[in-house]
Amino acid sequence: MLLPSHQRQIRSCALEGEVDGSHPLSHPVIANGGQDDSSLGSSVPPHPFGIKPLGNKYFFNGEDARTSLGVLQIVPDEILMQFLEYLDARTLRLFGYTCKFLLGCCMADDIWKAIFLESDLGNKSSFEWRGSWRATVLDLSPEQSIRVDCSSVFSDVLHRPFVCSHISLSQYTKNIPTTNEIDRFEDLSYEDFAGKWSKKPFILTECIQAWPVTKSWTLESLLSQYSDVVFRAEAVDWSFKTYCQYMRNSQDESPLYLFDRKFAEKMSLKVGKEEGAAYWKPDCFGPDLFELLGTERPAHRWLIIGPERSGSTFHKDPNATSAWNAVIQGAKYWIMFPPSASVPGVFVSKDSSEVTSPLSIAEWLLEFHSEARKLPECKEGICKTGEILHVPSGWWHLVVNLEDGIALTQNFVPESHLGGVMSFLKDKADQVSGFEDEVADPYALFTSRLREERPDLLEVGLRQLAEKKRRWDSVVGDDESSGDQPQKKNTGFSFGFGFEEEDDEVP
Ligand SMILES: O=C(O)CCC(=O)C(=O)O
Ligand SMILES: [Fe+2]
Repeated sequence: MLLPSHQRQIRSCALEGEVDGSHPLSHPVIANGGQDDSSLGSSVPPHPFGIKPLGNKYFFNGEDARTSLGVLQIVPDEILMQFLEYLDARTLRLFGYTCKFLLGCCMADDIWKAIFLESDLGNKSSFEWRGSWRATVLDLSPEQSIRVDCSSVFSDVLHRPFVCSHISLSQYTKNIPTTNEIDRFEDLSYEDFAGKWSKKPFILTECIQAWPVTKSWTLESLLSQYSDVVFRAEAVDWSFKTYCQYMRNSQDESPLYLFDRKFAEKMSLKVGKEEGAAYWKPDCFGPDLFELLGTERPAHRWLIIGPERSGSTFHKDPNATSAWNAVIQGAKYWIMFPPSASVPGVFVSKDSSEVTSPLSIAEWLLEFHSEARKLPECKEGICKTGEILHVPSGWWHLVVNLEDGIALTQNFVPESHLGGVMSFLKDKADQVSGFEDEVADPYALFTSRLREERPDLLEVGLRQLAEKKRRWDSVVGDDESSGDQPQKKNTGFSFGFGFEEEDDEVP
């Protein structure tokens, strides 16, 4: 479960511009809210109201705005922000007018986003986006926006989200160590994929050029053709014109990401190698064994659109499937780890059913990227317009858009991961996702289809399963292999599904 971004870890105070807090107070005073620290990138502008990190208070001679809070001074900023979540729009707005410190708190756009989602606007697909959740809820024009000097407000809780929504991404995405680089090829044959590459990430640079969408889709062309089509973007269903308004004018630390699995139907697209198709799956990935499920297969393809800084926090793809992700416009930075890796800043429950990554992408980059990059298993790469990336089954990945962009992704089951997928459907039934409710037992459905149509592959899958179990038993002993899926031993927690280590071979 993800925590809302304002329920962040409590951090040590940091001077404006400081990245890791390791040298507190070593920077000059930044009295005007300016930014002089090149390590954050020169992209972090002064806070619009002049709010500063807590550390700056120690160089400030004037009256700290927090003293105006009266008895509320004893309440830590984090708790104050939690209290504000209980206020309605009117009360929150008026409460902010009582003093500069509370104005800073009551302007926090995460709180207004929650108010938006609970209001009538939360159910509308088209409305006027006003540049922030607060301005949209209160229907404020830019001229009506507040301009108050809050340069005597010092708070990491209030300042940090602003930094996170403005840090330069390039400092994390450039200078990828050679050993970390995701392999790149022009294209790959299915034989090479099946024999050597189905368990490793790679990028293909000349694989999707024949897709008509690579020539015809840009954000502009989609807007002119599909402006009234309603797409899913996380918790909302918005018309494309509304989403574009949002995308072009928002400062969210974690921008709403358009991620729609019904896009082909909504846009009347043909998918697959047929006359008039918009795109098709690349040959190199070979047969997708979930195609045996026909219309009963789980959700498997998505249109992904988002602004710069949008993206996906660390996760593994559903049901132990593999995936490809093709960039039609824009560029994506990927950082990936094999199934059994311990990813810094990512916590997984014992049965791996819950992934807790309470940090936004920007926070993870700020706090953990340098540590993660040093791990020998770390893989990184930039997938640019016209390129496609392979995500092997079980691999952890965090993805961030370096530009506004469009992508298409599809999940699939290659033969080499059949055992892993069968194991997931069987032993992690509570974590299986994406099937319609009518499919009561995905494992039974999948094995019965294999038995009917590809008994040879059912044999292969069962042998892969048996081999994995045998190898696991040889590591932990028989008695420990019962019950829940095994976890890696001697680690505080495990990210593996146990049976899908990256080194497993088809027996
Ligand atoms: O484009 C992205 O944000 C990544 C989507 C993703 O996680 C995937 O394709 O598996
Ligand atoms: Fe993914």
